[in-house]
Amino acid sequence: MIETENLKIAVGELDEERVNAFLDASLAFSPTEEDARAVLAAYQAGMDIVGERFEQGRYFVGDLVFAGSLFAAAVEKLKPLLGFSGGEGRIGMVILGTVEGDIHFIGKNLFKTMLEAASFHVIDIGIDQPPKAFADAAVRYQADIVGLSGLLTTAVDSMRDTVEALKAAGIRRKVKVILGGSIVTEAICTYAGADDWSRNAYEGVGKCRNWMRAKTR
Ligand code: B12
Repeated sequence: MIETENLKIAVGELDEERVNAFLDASLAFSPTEEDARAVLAAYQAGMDIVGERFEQGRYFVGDLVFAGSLFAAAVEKLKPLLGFSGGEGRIGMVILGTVEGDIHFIGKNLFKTMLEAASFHVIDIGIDQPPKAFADAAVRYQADIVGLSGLLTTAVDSMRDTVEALKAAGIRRKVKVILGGSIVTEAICTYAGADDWSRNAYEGVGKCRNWMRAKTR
């Protein structure tokens, strides 16, 4: 297992040179999927430090942008390692997007990458998407699952409105809804009327796989 504490700190300090040196060193020794997930978890923990410093007024929006670019670059490099063993054919259709009012997409994209690696067909409708856009896409592509990403407190109501839009479109019973992003909790899941939630893309994929297994049984 790769030692990731220093990476977390380097990401938190936005020390690009140290971050890249760590990433390159991690990739140099035939890392496993587990290693790749550990590296991403350290990046995510580093992003939490960035977020805290932003709240404290020590970092600014430009720093958030930079942190985002560091993370996105790492995801690109680690993508090939994020496979899931035993890839079947297409196992389900997922509509994925970031809800209205929220433009964060790094976590959403990571979840998409992991879903695809697990053989899901994913239609990514993008960021800041109104409830109707999710409902229209779910009808059009006959979705099995709708994934809603959100990091802002204000995203919670957008998530609830999106579930309402699925109901209004008459497809709520046909689709499972999963919430993700750093704000989501069990209470928010209940409030929004979703089926499940996760703050971890890997775990979220596991939940989607379980739904598809139960469906085909
Ligand atoms: C980078 C960043 C930005 C970048 C985003 C770049 C991009 N292209 O996405 C930019 C600069 C654009 C940005 C803007 C803003 N941000 Co910002 N941002 C962050 C930061 C530092 C990291 C987010 C991130 O990418 N994390 C890494 C990813 C991998 O983590 P993740 O998104 O949580 O995803 C993981 C899981 O949640 C899960 N997941 C994600 N989506 C989904 C979906 C499903 C279905 C599932 C199952 C799983 C899943 O998978 C991922 C991997 O496990 C966070 C701090 C933090 N700790 O999150 C603040 C943070 C989210 N931002 C914040 C704020 C306030 C803002 C701004 C309002 C700042 C401003 N004044 O303009 C704007 C909002 C703009 C808007 N309308 O959305 C606050 C939100 C506070 C709140 N509770 O509302 C935070 C928490 C910082 C803070 N502590 O104050 N931000």
